Amino acid sequence: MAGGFLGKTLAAVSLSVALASVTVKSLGGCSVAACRNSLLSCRFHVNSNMMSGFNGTIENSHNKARTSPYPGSKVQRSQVPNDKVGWLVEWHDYNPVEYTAVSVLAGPQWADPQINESNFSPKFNEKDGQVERKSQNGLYEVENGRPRNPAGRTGLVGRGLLGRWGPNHAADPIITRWKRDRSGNKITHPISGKNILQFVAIKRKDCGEWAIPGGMVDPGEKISATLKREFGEEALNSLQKSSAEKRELQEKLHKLFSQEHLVIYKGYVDDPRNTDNAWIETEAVNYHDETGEIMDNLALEAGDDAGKVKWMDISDKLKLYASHVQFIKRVAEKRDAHWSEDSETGCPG
Ligand code: RP5
Repeated sequence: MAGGFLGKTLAAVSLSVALASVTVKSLGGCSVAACRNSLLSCRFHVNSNMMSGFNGTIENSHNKARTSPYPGSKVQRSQVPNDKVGWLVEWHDYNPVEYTAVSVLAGPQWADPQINESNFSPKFNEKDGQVERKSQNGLYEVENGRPRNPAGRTGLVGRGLLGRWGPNHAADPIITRWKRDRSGNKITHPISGKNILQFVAIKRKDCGEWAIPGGMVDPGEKISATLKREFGEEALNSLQKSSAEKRELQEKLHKLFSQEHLVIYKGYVDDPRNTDNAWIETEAVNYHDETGEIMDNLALEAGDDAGKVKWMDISDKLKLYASHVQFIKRVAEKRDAHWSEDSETGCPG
């Protein structure tokens, strides 16, 4: 491993996590009410908004990927202290535990074979047939035939519950609307003075945590299709609908997903399933129903991996799965919506 290479990789990581805004007009800046007592921090917000990415470097967001027990098991990761996460820090005694779930080793369609199997020669850092093995964070190292997590050590080698060696690509649809009173007027937060956004959240069956209704990109599938499919399956229970109901649902979904949208984040996710050799990356996209009319015509109903579904108010009180709070915070910033009661951070920056 060459230090220069990793330095370049990390630079690429910082660059590639830069946020991209598309087709949305003038969403930056702060409301007058929120800025009343906080003009300086608002100025900073507008300036930093133009250049900042997702929460700095990816090491900052590599915490849940070090927690034990490993999801769905009793496996304890080797402990990785903060100062030993980065691969550039030498650690001769690093002794990660090896674990790949039986469900993955059984060789389902969505999973790779084991690295040493004779018929398996993956093309890492490339599109490998229909399977995307390129990372959104730039080139990753491959050591002894195994890809290496670009965010650093996790205390566990193998794939855990993840199907692919290297990046496992996901997509997260963030559907939002304004919170309104019975007369249809937008509700303003009494302290921040900003309108309150709501997003569609699901309760994951695997861990019981609330989350964005995201999911894995199928081989050859376009991200835009994954976003729509996952929202349909988890938040509208599309898999259990009749053909006629499915057709109707598709039309409404098409309307929702063809409007203006914001790409909130692309890259590494701090998912508790990540390992030293397999990790989740996502593209989080915000579809906003400004009048609320489209979503009024779509009845929320939990399905597939979701046990519950509901509209959730957006604020800094949220506790969500993986890196989802950071994505939601970014949506609040971009839509100039309420986030915090603290006047310093009420104007997100
Ligand atoms: C998270 O896991 C991603 O942000 C996405 O929401 C999710 C994908 O995994 P599954 O929901 O398919 O398990 O890291």
